[in-house]
Amino acid sequence: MNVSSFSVVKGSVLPRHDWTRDEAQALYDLPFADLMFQAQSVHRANFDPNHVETASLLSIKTGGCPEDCGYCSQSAHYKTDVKATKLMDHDDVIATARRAKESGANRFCMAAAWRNPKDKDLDRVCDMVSEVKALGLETCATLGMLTREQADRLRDAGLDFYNHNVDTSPEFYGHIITTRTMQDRIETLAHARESGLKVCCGGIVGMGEQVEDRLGMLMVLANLAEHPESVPINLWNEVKGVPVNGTANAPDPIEMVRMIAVARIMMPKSVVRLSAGRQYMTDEMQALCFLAGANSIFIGDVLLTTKNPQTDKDATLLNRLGIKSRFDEVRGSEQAPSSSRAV
Ligand code: SAM
Ligand code: DTB
Ligand code: SF4
Repeated sequence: MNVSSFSVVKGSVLPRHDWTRDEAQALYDLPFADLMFQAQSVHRANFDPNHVETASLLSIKTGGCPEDCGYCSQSAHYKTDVKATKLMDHDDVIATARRAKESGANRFCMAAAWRNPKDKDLDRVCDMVSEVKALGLETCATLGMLTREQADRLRDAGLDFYNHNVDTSPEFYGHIITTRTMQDRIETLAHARESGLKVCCGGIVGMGEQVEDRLGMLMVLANLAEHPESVPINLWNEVKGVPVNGTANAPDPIEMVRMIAVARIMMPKSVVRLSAGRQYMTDEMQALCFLAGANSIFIGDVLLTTKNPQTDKDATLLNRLGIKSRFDEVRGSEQAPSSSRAV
């Protein structure tokens, strides 16, 4: 099947929103070199192929969450090693954001283990957003479901992105979460959009889903009225005590690279983030994911409650690959130019 990632409307090239399962599968099944060539071509037409975004995450309110997401260490439904905490103090959040900026982050994402924020808590998060923004960082928050009014308040406080994931395919969704539906999530995404926030939306692989589910998830994202500006692809980070332990099935590295390439082709202008699960990936696998079109990572030694590669290791990897990032600004003099480095 000949699959075109663009439609031409009145002479201008636009991303498509009418992807079919067969087309997604046909891309996924291409010979590897052909898939990578298409993904690179789309990537180069839309982005600097040698640049990667560096985002930093902070769990501002950890654990005790009433949702039953079967992969998550923070759900109150499961006995995990995570201790529930209150919403962090404002000054501690700002100090962490400042350190993230100094370490090379260009975006700071504040995450809370809530089903949805209470208005009183949202006041405090809005204050955090405003001050993080004033540090010169892009701001992102992920606080659960939002009403339109709450989205407006976050926007007015200076929020750039709202992260809310669809997590998996519509067919597999009910195996993983029962306390909110995919439609609930789509509504929150619509509220964020209507408020003028940029949308960060993706999901997780390796929970027991089939390749068809991974592609089904990409179809949900790619067929939204507007593609999310940012698409995080998480590989499930193992957490003891949650149901996904019984079904987990990490994709083999080549399958993961294929999926990234398909995401890049289906959402040509979206930043694709190689998110959780990089702790399990070799440098070579990550290099292939960047080649397939991934152009963002989370930096910092922890994500929310699980491990991420050491920041020094990430800076070295990007430098070895000659990939530009904010690391160059904060570490410029420490690093030799990529061309002169010994292998
Ligand atoms: N509580 C909010 C919510 O779920 O909307 C925001 C935080 S939640 C931790 C953000 C996303 O992180 C989830 O939707 C899921 O896609 C991802 N995630 C959570 N736990 C994970 C894990 N163990 N491995 C990989 N991704 C995970
Ligand atoms: C996303 O898609 N991945 C991030 C961010 N959005 C909030 C979260 C990853 C969490 C990994 C599990 C943990 O550290 O608890
Ligand atoms: Fe709660 Fe978010 Fe974890 Fe689900 S993913 S249990 S909503 S913190």
